[in-house]
Amino acid sequence: MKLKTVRIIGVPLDYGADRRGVDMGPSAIRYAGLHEKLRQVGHKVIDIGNLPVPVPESRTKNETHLKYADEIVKVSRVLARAVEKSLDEDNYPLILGGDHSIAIGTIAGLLRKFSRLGVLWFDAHGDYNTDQTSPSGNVHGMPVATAVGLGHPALKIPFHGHFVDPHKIVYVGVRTLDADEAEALRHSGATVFSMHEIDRYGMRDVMAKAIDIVTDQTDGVHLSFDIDAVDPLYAPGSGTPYSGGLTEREAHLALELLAESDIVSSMEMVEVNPILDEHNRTGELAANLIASALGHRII
Ligand code: Z70
Ligand code: MN
Ligand code: MN
Ligand code: MN
Repeated sequence: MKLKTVRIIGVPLDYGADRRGVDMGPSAIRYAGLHEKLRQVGHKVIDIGNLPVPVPESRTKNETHLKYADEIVKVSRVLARAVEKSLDEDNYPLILGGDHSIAIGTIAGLLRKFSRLGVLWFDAHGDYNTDQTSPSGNVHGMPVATAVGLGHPALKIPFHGHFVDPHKIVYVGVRTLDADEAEALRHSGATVFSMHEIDRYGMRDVMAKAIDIVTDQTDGVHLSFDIDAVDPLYAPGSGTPYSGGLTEREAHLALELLAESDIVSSMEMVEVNPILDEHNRTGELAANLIASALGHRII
């Protein structure tokens, strides 16, 4: 793989989820030796630290519809600028979450440089709810719908009117969708490789198809990895564990194949929850998966 200058941006935000703890994700992933792993591959690593995110306890508002939308949008706008700046300097943005609502800021920033962005979305969930379909009101269930231009106008502010073409989105590892979310996703144009397709065709063939789709008439590819894509057996430190997920090796293989193809231009790793983890096992898995995606090989 072509060596890169990887620019790490930590986003300790957990406004998008119901449970506290993912705000410590960036520390857990760094503590697992991320920098050394990436430098070992030969990449240059810059770490800008964490973006400022006030703690949820500092406010009293308690809405049920679109929880913490103001705070999420505020952080998203700062994150979008940080991502845009990384690309201006020819760096490879590596964003550490935080919950998956941070993808709003990441993708908004990417769209300022890539007008035809492909997106690989590894997740147990679809994250394709809007404020209209969401049963929870949690924004971490809405970033993909937001990125294609659906949902509440407030969440779309960071996008400046530029959105992702849903036909350039590929999901891997999905195994639970809300009813209205599934209906919307079915008609969206996005490709969903659920656990069924992975069982049936194997990760190797799924990734070959995924790579074809996200590189067809695109000028950049973003990899958004929700650690709950991996089975809770291997990733116990995630807020919404759901069984029947990717094995540790399937996840590595997928990312190793991406490294081999060298098509990915930015990455985010989200939803690592150290409070629920066992001795930072999930933080270490996240760091190792990032290393795989960035070309780490045993020999
Ligand atoms: C559900 C919702 C979700 C992550 C849970 C769950 C969404 N579809 N995403 N955990 N990472 O509330 O919208
Ligand atoms: Mn997610
Ligand atoms: Mn434009
Ligand atoms: Mn998820």
